[in-house]
Amino acid sequence: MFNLILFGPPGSGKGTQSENLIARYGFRHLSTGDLLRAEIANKTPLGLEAKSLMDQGQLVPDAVVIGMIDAAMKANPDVPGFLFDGFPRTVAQAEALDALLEQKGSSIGVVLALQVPENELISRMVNRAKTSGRSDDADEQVQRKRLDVYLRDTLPVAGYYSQFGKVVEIEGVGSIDEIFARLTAEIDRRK
Ligand code: B4P
Repeated sequence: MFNLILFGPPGSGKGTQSENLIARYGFRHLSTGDLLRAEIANKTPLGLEAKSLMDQGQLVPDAVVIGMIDAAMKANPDVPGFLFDGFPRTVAQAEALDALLEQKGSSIGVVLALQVPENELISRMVNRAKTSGRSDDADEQVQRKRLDVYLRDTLPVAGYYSQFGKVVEIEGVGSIDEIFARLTAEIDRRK
């Protein structure tokens, strides 16, 4: 089993690249953003709680997302590996993920960290807002809040995995195909 984390700030292209990586390698895609948006679409109590936080650019509580990931992993016992997209977003989530993988006798193979400058991130989110229908994309104040939360709560996750030598920085500016080639080169070297 080979598991990887696609890491990066909001709008760095994690969701975009995940789709292509799944098509190439057959990983099971676990995106906490997608799982939360499905809860919102189904108007579940969890979705209602998540929506108000997401619309403010805040993170959803650790216990909620860890519970979702735990359930999704248990529902997929026989996969060649998981691609975690947008998760973990806090060090507490990273520690919980390591514990869940350890129960399966597995671990994270690599953390691929997309590097994209802030002005490019804002411009991508502004563009995505035109078609995504995502209420958390619509407002530049919210986008800036998401970037602040990323720097404060999520960037330390890269530090956490760095201590185990698992983080590889990937230049995240360029065409989607160019970035995909950079990602696959790193995966192929390790698989
Ligand atoms: P996510 O759904 O994870 O979304 P994201 O970080 O905004 O975007 P991503 O990096 O996937 O960018 P994309 O490919 O779309 O999170 C949404 C919210 O959910 C969070 O703010 C939080 O509230 C909550 N949440 C999720 N997970 C959580 C967790 N674990 N804990 C707590 N809360 C959690 O790309 C962006 C745009 O750029 C797209 O329009 C795309 O077309 C474009 N693009 C992509 N690659 C490009 C390229 N190479 N050049 C130009 N444009 C490009």
